[in-house]
Order: sequence, then structure tokens, then C-alpha cells
Amino acid sequence: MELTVIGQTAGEAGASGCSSSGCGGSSDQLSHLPEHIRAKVHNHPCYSEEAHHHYARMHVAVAPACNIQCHYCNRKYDCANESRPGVVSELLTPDQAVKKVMAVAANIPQMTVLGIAGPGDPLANPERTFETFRQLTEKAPDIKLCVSTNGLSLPEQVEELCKHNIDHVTITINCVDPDVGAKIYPWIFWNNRRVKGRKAAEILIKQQQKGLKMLTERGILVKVNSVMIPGVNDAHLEEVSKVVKANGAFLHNVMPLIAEAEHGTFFGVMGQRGPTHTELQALQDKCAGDMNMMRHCRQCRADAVGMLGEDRGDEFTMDKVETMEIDYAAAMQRRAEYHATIEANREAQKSQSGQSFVSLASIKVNRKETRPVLMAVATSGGGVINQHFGHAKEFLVYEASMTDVRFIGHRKVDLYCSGGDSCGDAETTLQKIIRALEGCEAVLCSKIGYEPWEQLESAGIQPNGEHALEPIEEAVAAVYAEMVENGLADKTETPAQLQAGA
Ligand code: CLF
Ligand code: SF4
Repeated sequence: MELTVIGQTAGEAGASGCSSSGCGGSSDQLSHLPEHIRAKVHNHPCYSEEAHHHYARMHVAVAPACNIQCHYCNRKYDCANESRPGVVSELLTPDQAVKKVMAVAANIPQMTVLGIAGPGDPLANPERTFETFRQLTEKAPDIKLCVSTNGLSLPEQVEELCKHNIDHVTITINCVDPDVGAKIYPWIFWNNRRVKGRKAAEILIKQQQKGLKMLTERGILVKVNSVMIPGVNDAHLEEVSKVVKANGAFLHNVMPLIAEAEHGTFFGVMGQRGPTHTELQALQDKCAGDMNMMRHCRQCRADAVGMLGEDRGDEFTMDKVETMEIDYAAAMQRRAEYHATIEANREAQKSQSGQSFVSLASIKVNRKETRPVLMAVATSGGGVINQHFGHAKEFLVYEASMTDVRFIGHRKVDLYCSGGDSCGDAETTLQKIIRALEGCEAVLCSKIGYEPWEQLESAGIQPNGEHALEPIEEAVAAVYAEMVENGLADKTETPAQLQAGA
């Protein structure tokens, strides 16, 4: 789910003619969907890119066991299919999890979704997972329920999932070819015994596709996550995308492998690298020909709390939750009012974005030979440019062209300005940020200091603080229009060529 396509009013990405090459679910892309599907995704921060600017999710770590082994996983950490490795969650009982969800929902009005995504596989822990869902259906009826699984035991549990009113299921599918699968999964636990190698992958693949079909036949929206592992399944994932789409998947989320030796995973220890930003984007673009692509996944942890990209878990540890007095009925009312305000703002932003396209369209007459430009954006949510450059922990990256503005992905960075003792490291941190923003030609933020301004400029990235509080797509379109007018987006003048000529 992904971007707002300026100037387009119809067509879900990939599915029916989004001009940007695959997206997922911005409001415009969703506009052609049946009403009951739009209602399911419009405020789900993972199933709708636009929604992730406005709404939050949380996970509860109730599921410790797993029934397979992935080469990118170390059981000491959370399930790497849905969560980044390297952090250990506080394991909760279903009762604790329910208390925590109600506490978070009462305190974070943006929250719409509760997901169970680890630390092992939720469906390998069915009693704990379903008891949590059962209680929440009763006590927090306004929260959407979501689950992520490796799919091995999915077909046998589809009926149970349906009973709990779960509208969103994620299956991690890294392959549809057992020979590729054998390089990713050393074993699975199946019918009370351990099955290894190609045979294991064959069973897993069969179960995943069967489960996917069963869910989609029952009207449940299925997102497929795939971990991109260069040299192992990268060339194969286009085929995966085609197959899962044919079997009814709603959205495909190709995520980069995170493999560090210190995580102690097989891939980490063997020195298996993850993809670069460029490789990931290229593969997402290829898959987008057939499929709606998610590009805003943050590979969040199994106990993540808050907007995607932020982690407020520390505010809701169980010792704190136990002391909170919750009036859930009152909180539910406040949240409904808050969501109404968000929806009004989204509507307003949409009409503004439409106006920006008009200015691009008028430029088109004079400048035909233009190239697309990548821009980084600092935002703390709300779909607007509202973050100081020095406070950004990540930048969203957009591609502007004469036809649209599309969301490409995000780049995580260290804080440039954290104050105190770390200020001595600022130069190094800034250099790291500049490296992370490689390929971007502008960075849009609410404010920026003199020093980073100068260094960004010398690195060929133009800082811009003129669009504070403006909707992101509108601001990106306006900056692009300016670049086009000044000849900075001419096909013949890439930044590298300009620098060479200087
Ligand atoms: Fe959680 Fe996953 Fe549901 Fe979202 S996360 S179970 S679908 S509520 Fe979202 Fe996090 Fe990416 Fe998952 S950003 S890791 S895709
Ligand atoms: Fe680890 Fe998740 Fe794979 Fe299980 S499914 S081995 S918990 S990454």
C-alpha cells in the first residue's frame, strides 16, 4: 500500500492501471475497489500506504514456538519473517496481551490494528493466539485483528481464523520452487517428525498455497511477505509474485534480508548479504507489473507499538500497563472522534494533491525530455512535512516524474542531532545520512541547520525547508516542478553530469 498518485483518480496499483509501477493501496488506488474491501484496508497501516501516515498498529508477543527453521532466523530473537532480528520481546500470556492492547488503544488514538507476529509462529501456538483474539473480539470490538504466519499449519486453521473475525492474514512465502526452498529452510516439523531438505520445502510450499487459496475464497485479505535473499531467491521472486497473485493474494511485500553475523543466524554467519536499496526497488518494480506492492514495511518487532517506523513499546511494558486504569468505552468514543478528524484531513489532502498535478501538467508542454527524480522527506506522520532534518530517524523516499509522485520506500538513519554527548559524532553521523540518501536529489524537511545544509548541498542533495506542514505529495510535486522549470530534471543533465561539468 503505498502511494498517492497525483493526478490519477482511478486504478489500484498493478491491478488496474496505476501509472506508477506498482504500489499497493493509496486512496486513489483503492478507489475502484468494492466498498467492503476499501473499508477493510483504508485504516490499516500495512495494507494502505496512505493509512500508514495516519494510523498505528501494535503487536503482542504471545507466540514463542515455531514449527520450521529459516536460515535467516535465530530463535533467540523474534520471527524474522515479520520482525527484524536482533531484539527480544517480552513474552506475554493472552490475559496480559489483552490488557496491554486495551491500554495502548486507550492511549494511542491512532491505533486501529492488533497483529500477532511472533516471536515464533502464531499458528504454531494456536491456543495462545486464538485465546488472545477471542478475548479481544469481545473486549475491544473496534480493533482490527491481524496475524502473520509461515503458513505450514495454515490450512488446518483457516476455519478457526474465520471464527475470530480476522480480516487480514500475512503469509511469508519465499519460494514456489522446492529447490530454492531447500536453500532457505533446513527443516520443518511435520506430523510429529522433522522433515529436511527439498521434501520439507515441498510440503511447506504446498501448505502455503493451499492456505492462501482457502483464505481468499473466504474473503480474507492476504498479504504475502517475501524475504529477498540475493543469489538465493531474488531471481525467483517475480515468479512467486505471479503465483500468489493467481491464488488470490491482495498485496506483496518484498522485504530485504537482514543478516548480521552477531545475530547468529545461518545466513548471518555464512556472510550472506542483504540487497541494496537499488536492488530491492528494482525487484519491487518488476513484481509490480503483476501485483500490488507494499513498499513501506518497517520489518517491525513482535512487540512493536505505535506508528510504523516509531517504537513506543517502552511506554507499555507490563509493569506500566498493570498500573493503568482503563475506561475502554470512553477511550473507544474518543478514538472514533479522532479517526473522524483524520479522515477529514485525508480528504483535504487529496484535493490539494490534485491541484499540484495541474502545475506539473502545465510544465509538460515546455519540457518533454525530463527524467524522474528521487526526493527524501522528513515526516513524523500525518502525511505532511513536519520534521526537522536533525530529528529524523528515517526518511521516506518519493520518485517524482511528469506523470506522478510515487512512494518508493524508506531509509533508516542515525539521528543527526541527538544533543548531549553524541554531538561530537555529528560529522560522522551526517556522512552516514548522506550515504543512506544516495540517489536522492533533494531532501524536504520542516527545518535544517546550516552545517548539514552545506554538506548535503556539496553531496548533490538539495535541502529544502520551504514546504513545512504541506502534504508530502504536493510538496514533492512542487519541488519537482521547480526543478523542471530550472532545467534540473532534464534527461541530459543528471546530477553526476552537472558535477562533471562544474
Ligand atoms: Fe502487524 Fe503484519 Fe498485521 Fe501489519 S506489521 S501482523 S500486517 S499489523 Fe506491517 Fe510491520 Fe511490515 Fe508486518 S510494517 S513487519 S507488514
Ligand atoms: Fe524464525 Fe519465523 Fe522462520 Fe520460525 S517462521 S524459523 S520464528 S523466521
